[in-house]
Amino acid sequence: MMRPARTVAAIHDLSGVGRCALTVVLPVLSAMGAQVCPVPTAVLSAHTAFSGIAVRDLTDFLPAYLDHWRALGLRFDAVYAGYLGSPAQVEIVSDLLAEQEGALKVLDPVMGDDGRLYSGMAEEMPAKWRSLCAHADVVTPNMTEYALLSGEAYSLAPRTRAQAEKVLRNLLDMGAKSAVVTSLPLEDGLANAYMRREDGQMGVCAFERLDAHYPGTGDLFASVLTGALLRGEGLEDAVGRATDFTRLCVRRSMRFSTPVNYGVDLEPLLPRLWEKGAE
Ligand code: PXL
Repeated sequence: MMRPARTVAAIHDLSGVGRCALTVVLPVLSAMGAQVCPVPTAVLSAHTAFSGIAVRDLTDFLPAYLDHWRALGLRFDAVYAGYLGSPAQVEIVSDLLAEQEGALKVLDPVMGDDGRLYSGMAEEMPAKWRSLCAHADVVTPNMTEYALLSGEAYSLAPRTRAQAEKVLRNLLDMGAKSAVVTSLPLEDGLANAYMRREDGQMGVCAFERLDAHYPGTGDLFASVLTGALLRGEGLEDAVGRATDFTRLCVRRSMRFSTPVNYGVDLEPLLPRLWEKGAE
């Protein structure tokens, strides 16, 4: 049956160079058939792994931006939040989530990687994100963000199955309905692991360890996941699709000598997201 495109309010930054945040979210979700309405939290000349960047925080601009949307009476099929530039933005997002009752809420607590907060990220953000996660249908932290949210020490030591289940249960205890932890080290390798509160069963989507680390792959994963869930796929299939597409982009990028800071070479692969989506 023909239906209009699903709509996603995507709350993330606009980094001009480096393929992360909105420059990944927009093409990916569009290729999956959704209309993306961006809520830019900050404008950066390039993401924060580059040095010498120009940054403009948009916290003061967001209330007027969203008030206009309120005046339009917009209802979204999904609200997807990633990079938030200040503690005050968490309150702004929290209000939007409360208003968009019927929307799928995907919250990616973008705060850091490799055991450290991203440059410029405020120290209060982990506590703020922890309370925001209570409103999520799905949260998608990496291992650094899991440590920041849970207060546990950051560790990439391989987890037993029981330890991995505990990681996911800790996230569900923050209030989310489902949790996906990306690049979780298990005894037999890396996996994106997930659990729904509904059944408490852990699912594991294993993937090969690749010898390259590109910024923006967490944003890519969460975008494909959101697009798949919006198309009606279950969590297991959505995690599988997001894992496969992200690995495909990383493997393709590794064939080129482009520095990793420029992100994964995803554009030529976007048609693969479309193929399954056209109705
Ligand atoms: O990909 C996560 C991300 C998002 N936004 C900004 C970043 C990063 C990672 O470095 O710097 C601004």
